[in-house]
Amino acid sequence: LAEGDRHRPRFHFVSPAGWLNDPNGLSHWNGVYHLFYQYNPLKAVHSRIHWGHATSPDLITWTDAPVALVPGDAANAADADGCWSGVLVDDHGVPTLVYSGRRGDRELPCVAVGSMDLTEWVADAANPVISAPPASLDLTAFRDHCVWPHPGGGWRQLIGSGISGQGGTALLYASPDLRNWSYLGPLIVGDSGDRETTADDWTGTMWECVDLFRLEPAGADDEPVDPDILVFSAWDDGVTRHTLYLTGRYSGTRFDRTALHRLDYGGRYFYAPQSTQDARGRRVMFGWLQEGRSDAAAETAGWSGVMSLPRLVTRAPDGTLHQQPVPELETLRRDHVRLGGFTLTGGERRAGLTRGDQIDIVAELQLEPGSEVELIVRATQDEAERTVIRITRPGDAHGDIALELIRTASSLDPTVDATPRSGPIKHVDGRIDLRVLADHSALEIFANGQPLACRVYPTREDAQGVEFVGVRGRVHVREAASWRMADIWHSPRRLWPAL
Ligand code: DQQ
Repeated sequence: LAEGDRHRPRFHFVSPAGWLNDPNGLSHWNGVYHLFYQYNPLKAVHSRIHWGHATSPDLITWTDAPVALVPGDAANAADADGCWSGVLVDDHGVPTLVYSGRRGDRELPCVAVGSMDLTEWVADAANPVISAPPASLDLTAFRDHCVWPHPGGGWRQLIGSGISGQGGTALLYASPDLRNWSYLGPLIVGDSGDRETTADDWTGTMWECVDLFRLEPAGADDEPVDPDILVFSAWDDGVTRHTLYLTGRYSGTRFDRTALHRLDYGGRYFYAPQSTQDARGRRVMFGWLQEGRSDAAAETAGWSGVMSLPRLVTRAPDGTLHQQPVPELETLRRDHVRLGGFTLTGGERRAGLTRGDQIDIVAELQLEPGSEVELIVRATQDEAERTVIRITRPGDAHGDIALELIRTASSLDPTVDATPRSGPIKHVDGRIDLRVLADHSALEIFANGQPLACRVYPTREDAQGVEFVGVRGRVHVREAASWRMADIWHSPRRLWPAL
């Protein structure tokens, strides 16, 4: 790893070196949070994927554990070419992983059993535990797992897949013991065939990393009409598009959908998330913030991929998901700066918030109809580099507010991705609760609980500037505060965990 790598995050989880992608086996086991992840410890490229492992008391500070799964360790080498995504379940006190063993270009379900501290894993001699995808369907792929105890005993499992000519799907299985599985049918099939493939809610030809969970309604008196959430990442023949979710009801054999939503407005930058319920009953989610720089640049840097900040997922009053970083993150805040209320009109600028490449900003905004404001971050003195978070309220007072991330000038490096990201934000009376976390190349924005995660690669050391800019109309900044964020990683860099 290069010393002083200016793109490497300091308060997000990153692998010690090499390649990181999906979060796996996310769990809160005996009071300790466990994060496993898709990992190639040898090189910053996606090949021969292992399961990396780290533990945390608080979701914020992490200790590396030995690599949990190594390809080819399974007795019959069902995972000879990779241990792909999966989950951890508690099988009557026995920690058990269910993951996709890759051999050649096939992925099939495998299980591994762990020691009580979750550091040592033994792949089952019977792997793969499902020897082939259902023969009755013409499938585009078959991998990634969501497994839960069935209320009547035994287990249920969803495997991500896609039916040729129809769309992505989640295939439902049942088992008494996590080893013997019977196929029950598709839980639900997407409708990608009918839609524009370029749409930001296109459901893909295959669903990766399906995650089904139940969330309580926002208000105690609300009827839980659609209590269940099905998250999936829309994939199309090797292209990772974006993560979506369906609200609806899981009936035991089917998922009756009410609506489809985008999970994160960063699109492919927040991919393959997994969630778990912790001991406090909270739904916590991590996703993979993939790179926006070239493969060659990542390989030269020696690392690729960032884990998102842990998100607390709750239900907004309109039934959609509300996401925000877990409150534990606030323990990293240092050197509080506060800007009292002020109003910006067209052309006015206001600096004063914490500058830097490792910062947390909160702001309560109120936009009058027809107004627009920008929060500029990571700006150089001469503004040759600047990243723009733009918030626009239409003249029609009832219309959604638009959140945009403009990266055209984020980096002087012409090889990094500079495409914009955007989406609508629901609001009451023009109010926006804005949270912006910038951590070197990682950038996570939350507006009224709707996230937009992305990556930016400013090249210059002075890309530290932060400023509000009133573009037009009147925007009231009711409150704004900021902090420098402490490092969770300490120098010298942690050592490579033993293989
Ligand atoms: N990545 C994993 C798969 C999953 C995909 C392989 C999503 O299991 O389908 O590293 O990023």
